[in-house]
Formats: sequence, structure tokens, C-alpha cells
Amino acid sequence: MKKNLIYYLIFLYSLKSFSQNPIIRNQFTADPSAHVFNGRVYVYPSHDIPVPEGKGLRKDWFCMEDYHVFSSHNLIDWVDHGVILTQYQVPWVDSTTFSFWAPDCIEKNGKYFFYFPALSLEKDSTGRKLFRIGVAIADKPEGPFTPLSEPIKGVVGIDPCVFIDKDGQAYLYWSLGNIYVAKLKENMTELATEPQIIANLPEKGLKEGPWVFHRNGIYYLTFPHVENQIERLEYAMGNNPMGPFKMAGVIMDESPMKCWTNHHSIIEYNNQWYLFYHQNALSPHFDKNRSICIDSLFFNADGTIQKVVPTNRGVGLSDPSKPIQIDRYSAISAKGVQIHFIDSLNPFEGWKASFSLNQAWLRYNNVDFANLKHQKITIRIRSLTGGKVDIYIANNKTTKKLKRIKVPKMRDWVLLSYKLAMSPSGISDLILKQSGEGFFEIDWIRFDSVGHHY
Ligand code: FUB
Repeated sequence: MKKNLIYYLIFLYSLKSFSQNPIIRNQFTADPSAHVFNGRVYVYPSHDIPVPEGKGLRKDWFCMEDYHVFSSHNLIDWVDHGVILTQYQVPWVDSTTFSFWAPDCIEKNGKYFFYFPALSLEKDSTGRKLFRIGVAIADKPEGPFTPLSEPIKGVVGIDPCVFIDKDGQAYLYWSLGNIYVAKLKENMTELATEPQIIANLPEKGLKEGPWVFHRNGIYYLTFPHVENQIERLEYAMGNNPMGPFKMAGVIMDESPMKCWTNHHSIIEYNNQWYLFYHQNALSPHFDKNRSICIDSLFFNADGTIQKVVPTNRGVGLSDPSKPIQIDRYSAISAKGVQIHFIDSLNPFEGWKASFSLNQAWLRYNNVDFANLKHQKITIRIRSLTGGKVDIYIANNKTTKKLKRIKVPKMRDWVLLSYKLAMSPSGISDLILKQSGEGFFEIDWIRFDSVGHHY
């Protein structure tokens, strides 16, 4: 009974998560550390919250009091496993500071080691609070995690990242202006070597958030760096996990939304590489409330990384029988389509796409119509003027008009359903094009199927 209830709650959580960017839309998330454990992707982000009145370090600063973990088998359907650690559980953490910043997690010998930074109760000689890095241990990637009573000795800093090399040696990376590395002992909770600063990285501008991985004999040290005004993701390549590394370029430019921070991780899953990063999509006016995103990442033949441009569409195929949030578009016309929050007071309600010009269009890629027969299209729409929208499906070879929808004039959001004369099949893109004058707003589109047709 209790187990059923837990599965039901997990199911409800997963319904609130989405395949497009940002991937979690019922809370703020940042600093995603992604790992593949037991064939499933687990993401350990920071959990940003709006600063509670009179709490936290200051009102315009980062505020985090706990961590959640999320997992997915397809990068589309995400399960929120709930809170895995709170600042109140850790004896050495100053829980007035809400400083549970970017974490990481790694598996070794069947145990899961969760590394997290926080401001500790101790102060330096000038009276300043010190960031330390702690460890919490679990038997499963989703916890429950039990924190150690002391932080790791010899480490002062933030943004832990742990990398285990082919020979089983674990390395801890972290940052405090510079990026540091030390070997970890077999127990994963103590340093085996003195911390050393990683050399040959840019001297000017903040560097933080290290993420290290290995591919085809190359060790990649990737990190956010302030080259100009705000952070961008850069990387260096080397042939040893401790360096030396040689700077190799930029993975992602500064945020178009002007989010001051970016923080990322890179994994390979089912033969495709992915970049996990964050933006402030759900909080455009306060960039300390961030949201995690995923886009595909590609390498050149010489091992260098191609720049990743952040998208709304994200990764994966969309299921047409669930509402397709077309505001997470792949491309839109230069004029006539705009994206806004449905309710500017509650960003977690998501966005809508507004059409206002004859021939304005929106394209949403990669909908998997499979072999189901879709007989009906349902659209959540509002129009103060009335108007017409043509719906097309397209692939490399053809573009077919599926339906012309005549939108009646109405004040409120409505669900309109229409029968389809033809059923889309296979993996196709969805294109919406306004026909004639008018103004209408679309929240989502869904296709209803009635069984298989082979
Ligand atoms: O989330 C708090 C801090 O912002 C992280 O520790 C940094 O990497 C930056 O993302």
C-alpha cells in the first residue's frame, strides 16, 4: 500500500516534468551534475529558491536549503525523487546561510558518494565564513543519503566534481577563484594528495564549476569562465586528469538571457553526448533562480568540441498524445510570433505562443507519431479577434497540410478539438502557419489516437 503510494507520488512528480528546455518546470534548479547510473540518467542540481523574508545571506543572492535528485531513462520523462539532503541534517553547515551550492555524485564499489559545498560554522582569521565540501553516502543513486559529520579535510572551496579514471583512481576537483585538483583515497572521503592549482587556465576572470570527463584518450577539463561580463563555458584538453591542460575553446557563449552564471556537466548516453547547463528561463528578472536545460553536444574529428547553442526545444522525441508545448519551438518566423508567460505572476504555468501576422510560422521538430492512428487534434487556444491557423507536418521529403483551424473569437482559453482526415505517421516536424489577419495565442497541441494501424 505504502509502496503504491510512493510510486503514485513519483508518477505525479514526473507528470510535472517536460522533455523541452528547461527540463524541470515546477521548481528552480541549477548547476546540473548528470551521471549515468545503472543505465539511467541521474541529475543532481542545486535547488534555487526565492529568498525567504529575513533569511539567507542577502535578498538578491543565491538561496538553497536542500537538494533533490531527478532521473530519466529517455531524457524526456523526468522523475523527481524528492529531497535527498537538507542543510539542517549536516552538523558542520551554518544553516542560516542557505548555501547548498553546486553538488556532484559518483558511484564507487556500489556506494553513491554525494559531494556538496556549504558555508561552514567555522570562520577564517579575518572573521569570514568558509566554504567547505562535505560528503553524504547512499546505497542507491536516489538515496537516502547520510552525511558525514565533518567536511573533507584540506579543502576550502565550492563546486566539487569527482572523476574516476580507468585505473580506478578518483580525483576531486573544486574551485575558489582557481580550479583545484587532488587525488581521493580509496574511501572517497579523504584527500590522498595535497591540493594543486590547475595551471595554464585563463588568468583573468572568475573560473569555477569544473567538470572533467574522458573520451578517446583525451581528458577534458570544462568550466565556466568570465572572459567578458558574465560566464561562458570553456574547455581545455590534456592527457592526464591532473593536467597539464591546454585551452581549446568555448563550449557555450554567454547566456542570451544574461544569466550571470552558467554551470554544466557533459555525459554520453545511448551513443550521444549531451550538455546539461542552466539558464534563468523561468525567472527573467532574477538570475539567481535558475533552471536546468539539455542540448546535444558534438565533437570534431580532432576531439575538439563544437559550440552548443542553447535551444528551447531541447532533446528527444515528443509524444503527440501528450500536450506539445509549441512555445518550446525549434524555429519561428522573423516577425509575427512571440513567446510570453501564460501568467507572468506564476512562471511555473509555462509559456504560450502568440501569432499576430499573416504567414507567421512556428516549427516544432521531432514529434514521434509512430504507427498510431491519430484521428483528432486538440488545441488549447485563445483569440480576441478570431483567425485561421494551418497545421502542417513535415519531414525531409514532404510537407503536408493536416488541418486548417478556424479559431472563433473568445475571451477565455478554450480546448478545441477537430477530426483529422489524414493521420500523421513516423517522426515528423509540426509547422503552424497563420492564415490571414487576427491575433491568437496557443498553449499546446495534442493528437488523440485510437489504436494501431499497420
Ligand atoms: O549555484 C551557486 C553557484 O553559482 C555555483 O556554485 C556556481 O558554479 C554558480 O553556478
